[in-house]
This record gives sequence, structure tokens and C-alpha cells, in this order.
Amino acid sequence: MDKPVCLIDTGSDGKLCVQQAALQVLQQIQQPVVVVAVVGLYRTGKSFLMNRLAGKRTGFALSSNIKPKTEGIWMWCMPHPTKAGTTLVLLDTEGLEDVEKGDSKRDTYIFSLAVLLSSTLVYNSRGVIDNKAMEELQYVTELIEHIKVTPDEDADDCTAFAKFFPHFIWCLRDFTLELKLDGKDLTEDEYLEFALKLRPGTSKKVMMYNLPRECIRKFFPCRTCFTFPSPTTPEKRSILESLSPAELDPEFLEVTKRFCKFVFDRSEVKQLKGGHTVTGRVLGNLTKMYVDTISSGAVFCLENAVIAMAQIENEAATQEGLEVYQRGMEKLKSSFPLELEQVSSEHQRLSSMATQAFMARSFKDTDGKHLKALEVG
Ligand SMILES: Nc1nc2c(ncn2[C@@H]2O[C@H](COP(=O)(O)OP(=O)(O)OP(=O)(O)O)[C@@H](O)[C@H]2O)c(=O)[nH]1
Ligand SMILES: [Mg+2]
Repeated sequence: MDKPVCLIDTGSDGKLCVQQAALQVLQQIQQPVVVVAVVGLYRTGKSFLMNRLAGKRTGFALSSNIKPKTEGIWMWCMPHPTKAGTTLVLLDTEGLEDVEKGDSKRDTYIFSLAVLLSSTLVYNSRGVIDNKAMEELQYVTELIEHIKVTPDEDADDCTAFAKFFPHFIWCLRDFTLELKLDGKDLTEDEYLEFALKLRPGTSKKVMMYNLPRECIRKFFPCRTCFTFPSPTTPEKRSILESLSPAELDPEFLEVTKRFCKFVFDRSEVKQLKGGHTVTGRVLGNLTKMYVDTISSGAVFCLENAVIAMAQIENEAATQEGLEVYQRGMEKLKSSFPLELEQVSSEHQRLSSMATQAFMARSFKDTDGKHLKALEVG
């Protein structure tokens, strides 16, 4: 893909809907995918940062005026720059808390989708991590109401999520603080941990203070922080896309380089609960399933997603196995008449090829239902 496409848009009914063209792109990707999604308040430089990950000056559209630019979720697929045989999928999301939209439910869905679809979640915000920044991350406290691990699970078990949630990177843009505490230098990660420290006590005020921090700590045990200075002078910010690297602040370039390297080195291939690898094709089906879940008003359930994906993939695997067998038999027919023995040994050979084709694609066919269907077929 030489440019991003819209993956999730707004339908004529005002609800989020998946774009068929993007699903078709994903259908063609048989490789495992590393998915990096960015979320955060509107007009905070998310799309610009994603273009840096893509190694391009332009791509995801930037907003140049007050009006927010990115709508829905946009996707850009490319060969992973360092992991051979893997596809990197970048997801750029629309800004949260846009006053014009004023739709907090939609914001929660966008945030939840980014969490559910990604292997690395980049949370982007301007300035420092203060109480205001924490309040803006209210979506993290709502995740528990919208996502379940198993259909019958006790709703309050935050820790169960941690195993299936993405690596969390907090990117602070236009960061101007000196990273020092009591005269000692702090790393960016130490700064994040300091900001996430809980306060002792049980008063309402303390609980309100602790809640978002507790959620981040429990949901995202793997966390990292990057602090970016402003990329350029205020007068040039609106023409950022047209600036060459030499015109950008060298410190901004250094942090960006470190950030990109970290994301490429440390982001894992996306996996489903139970450890099944997500390919582009599975990611497409997963996206569709989650967006359908939103339309139906149901809660996202990670285990149901695995069951649904297994059903889709195993049916396709059975079909693929059958096609291997049928193609072989058609070829054999053209050399008829043959000895019964020859037909029988060719049948054996093709059956085992069909099983191999099935095995390469199937997953979680624990009761062998789909393999049996292949044998019967
Ligand atoms: N001050 C500052 N401006 C930036 C930075 N990165 C990008 N911009 C500028 O901020 C404006 C918005 O950038 P985008 O990348 O479109 O921001 P966004 O968060 O994707 O915006 P929405 O999609 O509307 O939510 C553009 O004019 C950019 O040139 C940054 O690090 N600091
Ligand atoms: Mg944007």
C-alpha cells in the first residue's frame, strides 16, 4: 500500500462501519501482523507521528486548521521494516473529545477498538502528565465496562486483561519540563511511573485521583514513555509536512528515531487469546466482528472473538483442503484409464496434501470437527 485507506468510517446511520475496500486489502495479507495504533485528543500530532513510523513525510492526512482531520480509523499496511515475513499495520484514529462531535460514546468505542486491535497502543498527548492529562484518559477507566475476557467472567477482574492488552506507549508532545526529581535525573519511563504513583487513603478525592492510574497500571503492565520537544518553531508548525528533516528540531528527530526503533524492535505480532497468531486476513475479520458488536450494543468479548475467528478460519481451511484434493483428482482424471492401485495411492497422497493445507490454516479445531468435514467432503 503506498498510502493509507479508511478502515472504519461513519455509515449513513451515523454508526461506525467497516470499509469493504480496506477489508479486501487485509484479506490478501496472509502474513502475521504487528499492529500499532495511536489514540489521543484531537489535534495533538497523532497523524504526523504515524507518518514518521511509516518513514514518510506525508500519508495520513494532517489537520491544518481548528477542524479535526482524521475521522474514524485509517490503516496503512507495509512490510515490517525489521521483522522479515511480517506486515506492519499502522492505525491512525480520530481525535478524542472533539467539541464539535461531542459524542463520548463514540470516543469510547474508538479507544476500545484501538486497544482490541493493536499489539502496541500509542497514547498521544500534549505537555506533561498532570491531573488534567489523567482525566483526559478517562476512557481507560471505561474499558472494563465494554470488554470482557470470557462471556461469564466476573466484571471486576482487571488483571485478566493485562495478558491480552497491547504494550502501552505514552508519547508526550511539546514536552518542556526538565526530567529531574529532587535534583536527580529521571528517565522518561521513571517520569511515567512517578506520574502513575497511587496516593494512600480511601477518601473520594483520593479514589478519583487513583482510579485512572490504577487502571493503566493493571491493564497495561508493559508501559513506556517518550517525551518529544516541539518539532519546529510555532510559525512553521502548520507547514510541518513540507519541512525536510534538516528543518526539524534535532532533538525532536533524535526522540522520533528512538521511538520508531523501539516500536519496531519491541512490538509483537498480534495474538488472540490463547496465543493464535493474527494474520492480515484474521485482523480484517476481527475488525468486522468488533464493529458488528458495537452496532448490536453488546460487550466486546475476547473469548467469543477467538471462537468466531476459529469458525471463519476453519471453514476456509476445510475449503482450501478440498480444493487441493479436487484439483489433484481432476488432473488424475486426464490420465485415465489407470490401475486401481495407482488411483488408490494418488488418493492417499492427495488426501494427505489436503490435510496439510488444512492444518496450515486451521486453528483451535480441538474437537476435530472441521478436519472430519474435510475427510467427509
Ligand atoms: N506543536 C506541535 N504541533 C504539531 C506536532 N505534530 C504535528 N503538529 C501540527 O499539529 C497539527 C495537527 O497535526 P495532526 O498530526 O493532524 O494531529 P492529529 O492529532 O492527527 O489531529 P486529528 O486527526 O484532527 O485528531 C498540524 O498542523 C501539525 O503540523 C507537534 O509535535 N507539536
Ligand atoms: Mg489525525
